[in-house]
Formats: sequence, structure tokens, C-alpha cells
Amino acid sequence: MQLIIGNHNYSSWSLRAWLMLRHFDLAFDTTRIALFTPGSAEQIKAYNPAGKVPVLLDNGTTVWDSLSICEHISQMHLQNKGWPSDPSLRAHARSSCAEMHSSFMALRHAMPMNCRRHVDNFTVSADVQQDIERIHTLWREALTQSGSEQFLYGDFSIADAFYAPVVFRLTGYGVKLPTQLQAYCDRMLALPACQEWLSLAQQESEVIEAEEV
Ligand SMILES: N[C@@H](CCC(=O)N[C@@H](CS)C(=O)NCC(=O)O)C(=O)O
Repeated sequence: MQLIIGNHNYSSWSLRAWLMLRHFDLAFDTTRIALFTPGSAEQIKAYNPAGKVPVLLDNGTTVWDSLSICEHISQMHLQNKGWPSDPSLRAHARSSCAEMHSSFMALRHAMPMNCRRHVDNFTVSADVQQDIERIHTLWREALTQSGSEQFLYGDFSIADAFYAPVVFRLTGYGVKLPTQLQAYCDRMLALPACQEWLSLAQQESEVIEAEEV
């Protein structure tokens, strides 16, 4: 497999797809395209006419958009273990991912993923606070319903990959979290794959001024 991604520091959608492959130790090559640099849009379009990363090339099949890439990886390479096996938990996990994919605009705009940045006194506006509280509710429901003391739905799932950029944002912007949720963030941050991504972000030097990547 070949995964085309953007900058490790900024590309939250790329992180989701990469984390699925890396955490489950699947074999793949990474092609990194530094976003918003001369020629980068054309480079991305050569893989994906929609002009966005991530893109996965798998044995002649092109898959684009992070959610369908994660679904594809789960179905084709993980015997569907990207989702919880319990139907009710699976429905919750799928809904949480779809909600991440389509919502939380205030949080995404005000707190763009920037793995190298650590903010001490970030002011959380009312609409960002609303997004954070909704995420708290989702995480708490997931952890409680699954009885998990590890990942959101027990074993690592697509949902953890999907919320990994939120973990990076909440911790990077110094948002104070309830104990149960801070503990979840700590477990995610301790994952070797998350550590590897953060280290790759540290090694990059490009700076993007855009609010949301
Ligand atoms: N919904 C898409 C979003 C992809 C997306 O917005 N990717 C950003 C990088 S994180 C991108 O390619 N930006 C480049 C551009 O817009 O020119 C997904 O889930 O993959």
C-alpha cells in the first residue's frame, strides 16, 4: 500500500489514515506532500482529483477521504476489526466517526492541529466549549458503554484514529479535561504510533498560516 499524506504537523485527516496503518503494523509506504507549497496542489491532484490528502493506493485501487480509507483498511486488511464487534457499540463508533467527519467546526477553526505548538493560556470561546463538551459526552458514552479502560470502544478502533487529532489538539492547547478523559488522552499519547507521528512532526520545518488544514 502507498499512503499519500500532508504535513505531519498539520494534516489531521492524514494522521487518521496513517494511524490505522501504523498502529496495526500493516506494510505501507508513505508519500508526504508538503501542503500549500508551489506545485503541491497539482501533485495531490495526480493521486486524487478532489485535491485532498490522505489518499490510499492499494493494489491498483485508489481510496480517498479518511473515513473510507479507514473502512477499506479494516475490511481488506483487518478482518473488520477496525470496528467493535458488538452491533450497538459498532453503531455508536460509526456515528461518532461520522460526527467527527462532519461537525465540530468551531473547534477545528479555533484549534487547528499543530503538533509542534503548545499553548499555555488558550481562551476557549463559548462555541468551542460547546464542541468540547459534545466530544466529552461522546467519549464518556463510549468508554462507559464498552466498559473500556483502554481505548474508546475497548480495542483500538477507527474511532480512536478519528479522535487522535482531537487528543493532540486538547493536550496541545492545554484544555483541562475531566480525569477519565485525560486518562484516555494519556493512553493515546503513549501509543508508539502516536509518538512516532509527533516525532515526525517535530522534524518538519514548514510553517502554514492557514487556520484549518
Ligand atoms: N474529508 C476529507 C478532508 C481532507 C482534507 O481536508 N485534507 C486536507 C489536509 S488535512 C488537504 O488536503 N488540504 C489541501 C488543500 O485543501 O489544498 C478527509 O476526511 O480525508
